[in-house]
Amino acid sequence: MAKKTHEPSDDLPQGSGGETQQRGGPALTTNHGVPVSDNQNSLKAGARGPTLLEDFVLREKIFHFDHERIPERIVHARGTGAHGYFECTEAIPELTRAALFQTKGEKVPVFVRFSTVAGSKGSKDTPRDVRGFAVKFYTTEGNWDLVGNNIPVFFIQDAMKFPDLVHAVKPEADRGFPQAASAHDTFWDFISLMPESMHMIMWAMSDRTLPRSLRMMEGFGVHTFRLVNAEGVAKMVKFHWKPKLGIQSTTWDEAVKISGADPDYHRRDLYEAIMAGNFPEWELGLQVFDEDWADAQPYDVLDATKLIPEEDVPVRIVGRMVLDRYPDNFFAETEQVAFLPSNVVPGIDFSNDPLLQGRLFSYLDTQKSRLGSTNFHQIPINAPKCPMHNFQRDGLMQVMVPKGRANYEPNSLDAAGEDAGPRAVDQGFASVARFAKPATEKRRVRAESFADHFSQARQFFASQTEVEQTHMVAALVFELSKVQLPHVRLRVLAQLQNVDPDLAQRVADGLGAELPPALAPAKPPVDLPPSDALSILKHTPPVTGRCLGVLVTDGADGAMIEALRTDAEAAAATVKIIAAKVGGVTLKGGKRLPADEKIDGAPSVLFDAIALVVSEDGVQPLLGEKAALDFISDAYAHCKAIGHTAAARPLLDKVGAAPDGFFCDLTAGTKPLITKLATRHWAREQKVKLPV
Ligand code: HDD
Repeated sequence: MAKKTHEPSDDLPQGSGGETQQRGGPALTTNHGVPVSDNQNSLKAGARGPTLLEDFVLREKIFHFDHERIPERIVHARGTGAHGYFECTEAIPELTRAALFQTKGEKVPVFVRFSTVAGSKGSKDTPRDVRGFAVKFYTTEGNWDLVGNNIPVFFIQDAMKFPDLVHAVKPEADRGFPQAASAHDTFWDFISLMPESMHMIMWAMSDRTLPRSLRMMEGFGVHTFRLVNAEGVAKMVKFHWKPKLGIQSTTWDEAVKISGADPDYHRRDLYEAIMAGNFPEWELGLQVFDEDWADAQPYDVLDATKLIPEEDVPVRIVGRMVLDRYPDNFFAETEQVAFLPSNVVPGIDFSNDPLLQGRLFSYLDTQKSRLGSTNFHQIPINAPKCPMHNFQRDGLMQVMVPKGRANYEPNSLDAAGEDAGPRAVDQGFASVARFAKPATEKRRVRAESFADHFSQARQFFASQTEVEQTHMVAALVFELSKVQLPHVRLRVLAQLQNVDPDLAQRVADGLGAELPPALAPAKPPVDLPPSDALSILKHTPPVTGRCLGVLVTDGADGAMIEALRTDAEAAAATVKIIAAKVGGVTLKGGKRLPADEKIDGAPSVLFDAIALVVSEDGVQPLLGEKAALDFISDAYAHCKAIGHTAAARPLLDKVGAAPDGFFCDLTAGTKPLITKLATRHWAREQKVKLPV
């Protein structure tokens, strides 16, 4: 007996199958514009019969779906982006003719993508890793891409070594792990054999690779570039991004726990800030110098493993960047954006840095395999916002429709009244004619001036506070403890001896290893003066943009919660309410307060400080709840400020949280807690003996 067809009936909600959904919106069509009448059922020979090959609607839908993914980036696969603008705050025509720096107050659109380096697209946001900081400026004279990192130096000096570096840090070739981690044999094997990486290793093992937020990290162009003015006079330059919110990092233990609690921590933070109208902002700074000055330095400015101390060449602020719009579509914009260090505009030029020179090829090349076509520049996120005309034609996915027959040059078609096409112009991009240091022979060599691998590494370590130095020691001990080849561990220790014997000894002690003698350096290091700009903790960041986690119970004091909210908002910080159930609590007086998060879904690692607004009755069940106790003991161990009511005392006692200067009695006022949102009470670290 033939079965009946399924009719829209009471047992199905609207739109769950069988029927066409009745709602507003444009007509659903195929990719070719044909209106579709049924998006729920394939075309079959009878209700229970085979699906028909004729069903072009089904075939097109599945065909498109089957090809939705594109290859992820070789490195920097995991990222998030935002739109915004760059505003020139100081015109510098004497330095550069680049259009975006000509007039104070002039703005150009930008798109920024932040990324981790080693992890795959689906990895977590908070590994210990360098962060990419890539900015595309859509200027009136073409796109300028400043493709930098949150660290001002790099692991290697020559692009020839980049594939080796990336192979070494990525999951090991035979076993396919670890994901998004440098704590493994092959990475440290490579590093221990490449002493030029030691300066970058100091940065990578510092808290710089554990940013609290993408909004709270610096950015650097890394290489030396050039600025060229209208007269053709060139100066050398390093680019810096300085975050308005200051620099802040998490501890290692926090980063590890955040990756479990919220693997999307950084992208969510950026999204929420922009959606709430708290637009992240950076200042663009320049270190400008000339070649004579560069020649007099003990390092080579063409060597990307070296920085120029800000004490030697102060950073001059010339603009600001504001990110004020989250992308409408992640794939179309953030995934398809293609950054190319070779995208420079008239007024900006390259240097002979051999790492930069290799990059000038790599990024253009990689887009072909990632985006599949030489026409990737036509994708809206990549297309310039100024006129674009040339004689390049055709290719896969060409979407422009050039008119006429002028697809070559020179031509004289204009003599016949036809459009002859575009022509090169005097004011177009022109390379600086002179090489920094003229090369006279073709040679595969490393310049002698690149040989000092350790002085700046030593300077970085010496510039840190004691707390930061301790974090670096702990990071090195952790990473090397994951290295299984004993000879690799020992070789790293031997390299560290050249950075700082005390550092090397502390790491050896942490590993339970004998400290081997130093490996002979290519050039003996010298002691450079410490630079405060290299430390995070020598600077106090503002409270702006921080988040307070408020744990509440039934019977909590609603006025206190309101006061916390008001004070936080006045300081441009935010508050999240956490309760046993997301439905919220009944406050003293009977009013309901909905919660933002349930206690075990929002551990305190997600907040900058915590407040325990609990009642005497409400506290009792929490004393037996591990998530509540972890909430408090972690905030304590991570040295965060803790605001509390008197009723919270038993909770604090139970986790052994002994009061100190970062405990705030909320009955005496809520403001003191808010002022401590961006700082930590590091002295606790000694007491808690947490892995830092
Ligand atoms: Fe790179 C991506 C930054 C050296 C080859 N790199 C990439 C991204 C950033 C950087 C931020 C992500 C861009 C995005 O969001 O799409 N890379 C750097 C910095 C370097 C550096 C600051 C040194 C100073 N990179 C470097 C070298 C090479 C590459 C020496 C090759 C010779 N980088 C690539 C790449 C990527 C890339 C494989 C992957 C995806 C892409 O380019 O578009 O071509």
